[in-house]
Formats: sequence, structure tokens, C-alpha cells
Amino acid sequence: MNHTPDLFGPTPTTREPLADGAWLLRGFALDQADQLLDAIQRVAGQAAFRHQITPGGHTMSAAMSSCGALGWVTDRHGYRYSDRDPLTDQPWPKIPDILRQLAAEAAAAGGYENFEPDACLINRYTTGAKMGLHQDKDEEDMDAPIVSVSLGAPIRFLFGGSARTDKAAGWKLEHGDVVVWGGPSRLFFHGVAPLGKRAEHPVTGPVRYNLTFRKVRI
Ligand code: MD3
Ligand code: FE
Repeated sequence: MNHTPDLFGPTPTTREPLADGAWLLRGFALDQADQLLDAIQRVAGQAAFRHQITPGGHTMSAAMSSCGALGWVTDRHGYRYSDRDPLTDQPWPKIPDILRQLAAEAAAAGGYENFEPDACLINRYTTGAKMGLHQDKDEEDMDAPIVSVSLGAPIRFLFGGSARTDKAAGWKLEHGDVVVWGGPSRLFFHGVAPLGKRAEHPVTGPVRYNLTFRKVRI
């Protein structure tokens, strides 16, 4: 059922520690979820979702788009941030104000003030899509946190420690959940299990979106 902010006030959120420097803000984006999904569709109208190729020649199962000064791209040549969308050779769309604002508020709720992301990567998962354990280390600025926003169908999120072999813990990430990763957790290995066959959401159907806000350049 939809929560009704007009009658009951803002949806309550909880803040759970996930790791040193990492906070799970359950439901933090719920009140704005419909507007966030609209903003994603507007971005995708300019920078279409695409399945990128890894340097190893594999096609990623999650489709991606980006907005902001920089977008994350991968191809046969490697991983990098680019100021242009390789599909159009145009600059990426601006980060919509509603996304930028949410990212800054979430970072502050996690204890990271004045977060000004220059990249927002948008991942779209359909049934079976996953992301293997990896570190996010293509950014120059490792002092800034990464803010992640989950929308649509729920997924099992996995994260371990600073070594690939550290045992990974599993968490369910649901529509409206926000996670802030900074400090020691910024370089932790993480990934998501395949989107389940029965995973759905009333608004998005069998689709999950994840937004990650990053500060790439110092
Ligand atoms: C922990 N995305 O885009 S979000 C990614 O659900 C990515 O689409 C996943 O990993 C997704 O790179 C996971 C949670 C997340 C994002 C960034 C992190 C966890 C993180 C950076 C450092 C540590
Ligand atoms: Fe990641």
C-alpha cells in the first residue's frame, strides 16, 4: 500500500550501521520514489540504458545509464569515467535536482556533509541480472561517500570487506532504501545476487533500479 505523507507526515526511516562508515537508511527515498522514477525515465530519454561490455569481453547483465558531468563506461579498452555518452557523443544529462537533493540529504544523514556528486550511475536489473563482487575504485576522490538508492523490485545485496576473500554478508535492499558508504567501507567488496524470478514491485514490475551517486574528481 502507498504511504500517504500528506495525512501521516513523512515516512519514518531508520538508520542501521552496516559497516564502519556505512549506513542503511531504510525507506529514506520512499516519499519521493515516484518522482525519482520519473527522473530516471527522463535521463534515459537522453542517455538510453545499454548493456556495456567488460574489458574481458562479457556483456553486463544490468543495463546502465548515467547523468552528471561524468558517466561510468566500460568497453574492450577498460573501465573509466567519461564526460560524454559514447552512444551519442553528447555530454551526459544533468543530475536532476530531485536526485541531487536526495543524495545530499542522505549523505548528511550518514554523517557526510556537503556531498556534491559529479556522477550518478543508474543500473537497471531485470530477472536474473546480477553484479558480481567488486570494488568501486575508478573514482579519484576516496574521501567522499557513495550514496546508493534502490527502487522497484527487491534484491539481495552482498558485501564483504576490503579483501575479496572476506566473508560477504547478505542484506535485502527494497524500494526506497538508501545506503551511504564512506570512510573505511568505501572500498569494501560488494555486489548483488541475481534478481529473483518472483521479484516484483507494483510500480516497476519485475525491474529494479539502483542509483549510485559518486564524487569522481577532487
Ligand atoms: C559499497 N551497484 O553500481 S549498490 C555499482 O545494487 C554497484 O546496483 C549495486 O555496486 C547495485 O557499483 C550495489 C550498493 C553499493 C554501491 C557502491 C558501493 C555498495 C557499495 C561502494 C562501496 C562500498
Ligand atoms: Fe559498486
